[in-house]
Amino acid sequence: MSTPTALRVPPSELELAAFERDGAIVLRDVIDASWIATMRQAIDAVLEAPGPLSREYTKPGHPGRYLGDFFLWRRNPDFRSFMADSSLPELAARLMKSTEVFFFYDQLLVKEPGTAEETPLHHDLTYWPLRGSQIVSIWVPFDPATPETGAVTYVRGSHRWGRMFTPAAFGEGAGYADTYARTGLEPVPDLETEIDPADHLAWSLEPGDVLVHHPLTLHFARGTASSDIRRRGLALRYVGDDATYDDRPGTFLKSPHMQGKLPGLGLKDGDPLRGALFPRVWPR
Ligand SMILES: O=C(O)CCC(=O)C(=O)O
Repeated sequence: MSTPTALRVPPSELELAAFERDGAIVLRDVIDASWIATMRQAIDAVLEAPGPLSREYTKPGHPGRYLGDFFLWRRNPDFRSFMADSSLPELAARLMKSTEVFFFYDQLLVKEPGTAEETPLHHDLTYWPLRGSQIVSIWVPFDPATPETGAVTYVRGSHRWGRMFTPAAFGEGAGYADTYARTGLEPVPDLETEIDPADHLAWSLEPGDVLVHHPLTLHFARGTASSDIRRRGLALRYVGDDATYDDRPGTFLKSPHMQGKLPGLGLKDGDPLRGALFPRVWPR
């Protein structure tokens, strides 16, 4: 599909206020069924042949499968079209109150039924070589999901704590943990003992719904150990007018696993996040 899809219903003032206050919101019925069908097939093709940046987060011998893959838009026309031609660039512009929107990257996170591995508690900005206030993630489910079966759960208001936590490596190996230790930040709180469950913010989702989160909102996701439903999720990261490149140590693009697999950024510290790797997607 490549005909651009307009946003049917812009986020309301109430939804925008909730996003600012809580750091995450759900928006219902944002993605057309035809996109869902196209992307389900595209995702299943990636699962058959993951790319060079992919990671299997399930431990060898463990049941299920938890796969992560990144920058899929660069090698798959359906992912490229989805991030650029769906209603999401316009949605991102409205959420960030930005004139222009640039695509940072896409991240596929699939948990097959019976996967025990959880997505650890983390927030995103400390993984990223970014500064700015206009940064948003949109998490798109391609299967029904509840918080118990892997829908992302947020910690309400944690984007306003004024704290920055060391990124948590999703899987073992590939040098991410060593890279992240270089951020020199405080450890992420323990989910079970330091986060009040009353602060969990979560929704049950149907395909077509999306979750939206601020880059400093803490979040996690349960495994699918007790589920017979797949959990195919795609996170799309968009940035706006004020986002700039931050060359500090410890960000994910500096991990050994990423080296040589993406074109050079050609950016200096403080440059606006632009260039072939970060295309402008709004206005179209
Ligand atoms: O899909 C998941 O389990 C986690 C998603 C996530 O961490 C994100 O979208 O930033």
